[in-house]
Amino acid sequence: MNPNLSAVMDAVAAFRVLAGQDKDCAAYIRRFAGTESAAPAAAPAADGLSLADAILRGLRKETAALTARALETHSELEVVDRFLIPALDAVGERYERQELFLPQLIQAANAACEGFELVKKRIAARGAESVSKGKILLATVHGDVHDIGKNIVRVVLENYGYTVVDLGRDVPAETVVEAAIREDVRLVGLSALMTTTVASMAETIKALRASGHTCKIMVGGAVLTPDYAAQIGADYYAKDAKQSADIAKQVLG
Ligand code: B12
Repeated sequence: MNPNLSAVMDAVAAFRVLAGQDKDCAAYIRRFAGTESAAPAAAPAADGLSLADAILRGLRKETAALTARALETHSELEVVDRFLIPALDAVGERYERQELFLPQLIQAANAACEGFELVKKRIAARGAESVSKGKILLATVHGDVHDIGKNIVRVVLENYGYTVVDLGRDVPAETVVEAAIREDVRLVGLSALMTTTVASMAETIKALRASGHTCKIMVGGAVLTPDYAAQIGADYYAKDAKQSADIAKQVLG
């Protein structure tokens, strides 16, 4: 074996992954991402670490601690909009540029979830109003497993006093229609995070309309635009969780 041949060393790197010798594929990712910044999450937390860095490096404990610190000076939704979402956006952009790979995307998502959990607990602790203002159905559409955003929307809506029926993620159109009729909801919220699953969202809206059940439909998720939401027949587009509460107020009072 000639270790000076890059192709040979590439094969060795791949072997180490397959043989389970390369924890979290860290060496492999470092080799192929070819950037310093894509260093594995195992690095110890340095002082002065920002919340964004902690998420980017998939550091769960540090993310929780730094989120708690941010919550001392910012409201829950500010922490979501100003720190957690931008950090995940940066992770997504690096993933797209192939500087980060799926294991790191997952690590970053898991770290971010620690932050979102704290935020959700804080919002929930304020206590929802005891009389429900109405029922809202939520789902992430078929083919899509992204549910962090939907879950934030749920907590905010519940906090505003609405009852939420959450169908979870990767939900087929028929399941949404059945539940909308069964629960007799006047507002359905759909989430989609990928260009590929926006088509499922369109299909779900079509199925809801075809069922004859009259309800308003609000949609959200990073890939959507107000124009596209209108084009696929949604009644409302929400940029963030706060807007979902404004829409609910408009529809349900
Ligand atoms: C975290 C994450 C993951 C996690 C998801 C964990 C989970 N439980 O959700 C994991 C690692 C599992 C994952 C997997 C994949 N992911 Co991913 N992921 C992301 C990432 C980095 C962040 C998404 C997120 O949670 N944001 C934070 C939340 C709070 O924001 P949000 O969802 O936008 O929600 C807010 C608003 O949009 C709005 N909202 C959202 N939904 C709704 C619904 C309603 C009703 C309302 C009113 C409002 C509303 O309110 C929310 C709160 O303010 C994005 C990048 C990005 N910039 O979005 C990529 C991204 C979405 N993923 C991507 C891809 C490609 C994938 C995979 C296919 C990767 C793979 N090769 O397997 C798989 C998909 C599997 C599948 N079938 O779904 C791409 C999609 C590309 C595209 N344009 O289609 C992105 C954009 C990354 C990229 N730039 O390439 N992913």
